[in-house]
Amino acid sequence: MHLEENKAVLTGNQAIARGFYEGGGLVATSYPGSPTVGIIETIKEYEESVYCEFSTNEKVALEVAMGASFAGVRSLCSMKHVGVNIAADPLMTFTQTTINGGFVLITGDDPGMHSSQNEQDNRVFGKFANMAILDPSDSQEAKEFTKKGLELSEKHHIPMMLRITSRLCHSRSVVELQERKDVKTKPFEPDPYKYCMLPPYSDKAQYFMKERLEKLEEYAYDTNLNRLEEKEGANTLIITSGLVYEHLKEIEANVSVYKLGLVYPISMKKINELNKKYEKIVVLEEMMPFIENELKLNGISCKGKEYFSFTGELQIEDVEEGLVKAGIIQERKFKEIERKDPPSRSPQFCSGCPHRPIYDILKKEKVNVIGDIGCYSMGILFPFEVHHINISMGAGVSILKGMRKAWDLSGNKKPLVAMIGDGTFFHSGIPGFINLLHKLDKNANMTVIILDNQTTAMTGGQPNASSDKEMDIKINDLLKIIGIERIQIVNQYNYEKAKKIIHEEIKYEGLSVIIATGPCALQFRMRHFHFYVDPNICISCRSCIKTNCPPLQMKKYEGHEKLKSSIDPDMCVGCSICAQVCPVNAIKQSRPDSKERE
Ligand SMILES: Cc1ncc(C[n+]2csc(CCOP(=O)(O)OP(=O)(O)O)c2C)c(N)n1
Ligand code: SF4
Ligand code: SF4
Ligand code: SF4
Repeated sequence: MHLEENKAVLTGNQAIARGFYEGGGLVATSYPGSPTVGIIETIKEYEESVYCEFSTNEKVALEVAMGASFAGVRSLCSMKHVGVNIAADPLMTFTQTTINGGFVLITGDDPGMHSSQNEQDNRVFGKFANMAILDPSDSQEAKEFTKKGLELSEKHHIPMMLRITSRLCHSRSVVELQERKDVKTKPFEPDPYKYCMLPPYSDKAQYFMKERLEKLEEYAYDTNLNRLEEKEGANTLIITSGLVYEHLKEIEANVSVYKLGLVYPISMKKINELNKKYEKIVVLEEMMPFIENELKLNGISCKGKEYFSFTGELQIEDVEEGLVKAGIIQERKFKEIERKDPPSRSPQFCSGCPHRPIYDILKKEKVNVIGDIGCYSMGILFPFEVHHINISMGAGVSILKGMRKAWDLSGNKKPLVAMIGDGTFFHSGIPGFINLLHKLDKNANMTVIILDNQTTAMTGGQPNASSDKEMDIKINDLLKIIGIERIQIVNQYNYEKAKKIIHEEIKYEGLSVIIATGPCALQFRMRHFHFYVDPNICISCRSCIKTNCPPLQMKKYEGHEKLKSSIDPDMCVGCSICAQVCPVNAIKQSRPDSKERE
């Protein structure tokens, strides 16, 4: 963080962390996921005053933060948009309670799915859960709205949602810093109407939720969380929120703008007043027509998604194009910016990634594989194309059970494999493993491969229950306690052994689990002496190339007619997999390694 005279240039994530700190927050929880990982990473810097943790999953994270709020302190829980699905069960009931210590749920939405499996507009979730929703448009607002969210939550006894999008999470702007405010812990006074959500107590809570949203709608009328910027002579009003507001400002159209910071509830009194003043209302928002629908539900005639895409990020050019369609501007300032699609480059496993040999082996096995979420989701992509189904965290093992039952009942005995990472195993995989044993047909051919790379790699390498030194829970021990009998452990850098075990277990008619135990090459900075190709031995079979390790490529050597394989020594981390798949031993290590690979 860059600090200067009480100002700093912060990302949206850092600003939220700062807002929590300044706002007297005491307990912050999260489960890692892009784009919100940076919030807890930054809160760690305030650990002297604030407790924070990456919890086992989003549901647990929310429950810990809920506990802190019940206890009377200010708490925050952050997660990526799909994390809210995992936390939905406690969330939908928590929102019925009377909030004691201020509580803010941060949801990191991902328009355009830069690092997500779906595009989900959680403003809809916030409304569904009867929460009030804040939507900042820069880092300053991200900080201020976090503080304000804690205050409003306490004052109106309502859980607040702060919705932020990927670009804002990661982009930087100047933020004014303030001192931390000391907030006294509020007493916890048992009251079933407030905290025990079962009828008759929860019946009353329905009226309470309605009342507090009505009060917030009154508050929304003139709160400075919303900003009305009127232009003389303008006959069009654009209602907007979030980052797209900044694009609109840059375009400098001749319109008045009502920028919402509090996007739910919206003051209909205010909107009705504005509706009388303006000939036309246009809504500019990313993803779903949330504000547009709110207005239409209340009888306000407006247009939005007719002009702006319902999916993906809205870039400045998209906003400008929409304004042209809406007849608001005629000239395009940004039309000269030619948006060339970047050359398509699929993501791929890092040099030396432990997942690579497993996928190389599975491709050769030509078996149906159900994937899961993690770096290994790249098993969907070329050149492996091994995963045939990939849905959400922890889903693979349960889908395996369903497919197996269905196929067995229809007489199809083809083997099935499910993949899961160690991070996902602890997040939501364990119930699926327990469920495998429920009404288990001993002959049902199911193979699960657990890719234990000792970290939650895809989200930046957070430890999980097996790699966190304080917890050190062994996956193997846990599976045995559950009652899974056939477990094989293999180091995937030993290619032949891994291949043999995978082949045997796929054939085995029953339930078997393989734990593959190579550490993440990036996180643990794998660096052995690099390998090289002897072109005089290479027969150009491309077996090494098919492993798709980035340093490998076919090239022309002097004195050789055919292209031969080569290895970029700067990129090679010396995992040895290419050498192990070479049928003629053309790949050798530059210097022998002292470490033996078992
Ligand atoms: C519900 C949900 N929460 C968080 C994420 C973000 N996320 C993507 S992959 C992943 C975990 C990956 O860890 P692991 O299973 O160990 O696989 P690795 O990346 O290490 O190969 C997480 C937390 C998500 N996609 N869905
Ligand atoms: S970060 Fe680790 S697990 Fe992910 S692709 Fe790279 S080496 Fe593999
Ligand atoms: S040894 Fe081969 S497979 Fe391993 S990192 Fe180097 S080039 Fe890649
Ligand atoms: S696997 Fe061996 S023989 Fe085949 S292309 Fe690679 S280096 Fe050459």
